[in-house]
Amino acid sequence: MIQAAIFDLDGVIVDTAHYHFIAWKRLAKELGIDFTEKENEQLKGVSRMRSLEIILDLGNLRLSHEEMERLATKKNKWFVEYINAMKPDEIFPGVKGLIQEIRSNGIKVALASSSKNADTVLNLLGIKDYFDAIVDGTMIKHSKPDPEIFLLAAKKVNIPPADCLVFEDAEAGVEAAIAARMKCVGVGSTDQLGKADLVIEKTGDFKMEQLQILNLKS
Ligand code: B16
Ligand code: MG
Repeated sequence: MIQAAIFDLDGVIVDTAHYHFIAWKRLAKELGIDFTEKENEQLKGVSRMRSLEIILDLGNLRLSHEEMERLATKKNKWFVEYINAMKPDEIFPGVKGLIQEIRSNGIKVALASSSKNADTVLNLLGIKDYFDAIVDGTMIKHSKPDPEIFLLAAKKVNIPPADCLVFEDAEAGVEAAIAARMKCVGVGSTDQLGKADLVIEKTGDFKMEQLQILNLKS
């Protein structure tokens, strides 16, 4: 029985994924690397440093650790500038209502985001108190597809992993949920998220009846 819902942030609750993309694209351009939206899919859910490694690989560039730190900090500065202009109404339609409905059914709700900026984003959207527990990139050693983040979220809400349902927009996130032995709703396209138990186009499309159907799946 599903007793906890664990939400990813970027791409599931709000489109910060777009701000990550334009900040990385700006950096890639400076480095003379062509970086497309298709390639950006690989960056979703993974850590800041891993994202930079993927971009450098695309351009066959090898840089020192110090230089990589400098570039990652630069990208983050741009990203923070972009998100600081964000308004609370940028939260995806239906998400607040869905979280409230889930909680009113006695199901715990946790946030599990690889982002070290998750706290800032939640404050900007004014939704911090919608969650029983919050886990972000500052609290974990291994980012998605490692299951650490989801296992920690389950622990924080005191629910066994097998009774947790993850909402994820990234392939790495779906893989992390599977590795944590949790059920998973993919938010996006079946092409990328086909391994999830259910794929919906938008988070707000999820219906409580689908939770009952997921409960029946082994
Ligand atoms: P930051 P999520 C992830 O957040 C993003 O999807 C991913 O693109 C980003 O690289 C990662 O956070 C780290 O973000 O640079 O802000 O620490 O999807 O797990 O909510
Ligand atoms: Mg995401």
